[in-house]
Amino acid sequence: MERRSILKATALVGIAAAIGLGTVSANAQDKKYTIALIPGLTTDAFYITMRKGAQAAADALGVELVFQGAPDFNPVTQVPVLDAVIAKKPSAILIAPTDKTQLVEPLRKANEAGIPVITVDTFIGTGMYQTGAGDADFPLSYIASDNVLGGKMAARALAAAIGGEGKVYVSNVKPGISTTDQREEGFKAAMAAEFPKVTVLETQFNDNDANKAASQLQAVFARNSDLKGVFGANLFSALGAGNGVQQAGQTGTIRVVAFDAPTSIVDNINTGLVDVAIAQHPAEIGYYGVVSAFAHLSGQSIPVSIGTGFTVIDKSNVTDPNVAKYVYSD
Ligand code: T6T
Repeated sequence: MERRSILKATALVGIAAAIGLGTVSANAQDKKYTIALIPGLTTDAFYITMRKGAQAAADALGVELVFQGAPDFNPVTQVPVLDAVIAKKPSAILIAPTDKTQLVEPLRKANEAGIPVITVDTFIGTGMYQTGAGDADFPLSYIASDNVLGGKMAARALAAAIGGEGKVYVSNVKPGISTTDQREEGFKAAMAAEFPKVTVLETQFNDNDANKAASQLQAVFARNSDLKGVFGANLFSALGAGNGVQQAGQTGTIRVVAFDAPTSIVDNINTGLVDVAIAQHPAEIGYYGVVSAFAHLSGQSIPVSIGTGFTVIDKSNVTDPNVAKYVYSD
């Protein structure tokens, strides 16, 4: 084996061992695989960071990574992208489905064409794959944050910021997205169980439009002058809700907890507009997505789900390099 191959083999064994995949065969390294990554949308710092992690794994494994997505978070625009990717017959597809139900049939086409499917960030159906039950269990693996837990963490942070009582609401994208549905579910469950003096008002759905989220904040405040806080359940919801608080002149009075950590949210932590950001680890999701696809293509069994972590960012730790490294790339 020449030196480069030895290095590659060593890297592969190390990566495989790290996630418990056993040994990768020497032959696997000689095949050139193309792995497609279809994000929820292309211009979101969350998926841009996921792509970087995926590319790092692809480079380590000698795999070609194709990143192809739609400009907005919408099944209507994502499905044609998926169809175009399927037509090119990649070795495997990693996808963040933009709807739990509407992506089932389009993804089945990939599965029936013999293209292994792994979902990253979001899931289809119930997210329980390879069970033999239901019509959406065919993806091989689901690699993501624990979004119910993330929602609970957000509730605890917001309850702490408002002193354990008062009115709050969830700024969310739209029903049908596994991640943001689960965050809202976790948020409401924790508030109900742990903070009886907090009232959770009706959720406001913004269609991933930060301007809409900002207007909604002002409308909710107009109806509830005693509004104490808002949970922005994803990047655009949080950014918009924060802007709405600022435009209403309520910085520091209406408290904001943000899911996701682009640089703009970090700026808002520094100015005091946002109390806490719950950063996901999208680079890990992309990295383990590619590694898992590669392991499957190489004949290894892979975990049916892989959970990635969170980092909670607030004013006290925002400048710590060990925390700052989880701020998303733009
Ligand atoms: O919060 C992430 C992602 O996890 C979610 O599925 C959709 O929104 C983001 O991409 C942030 O904009």
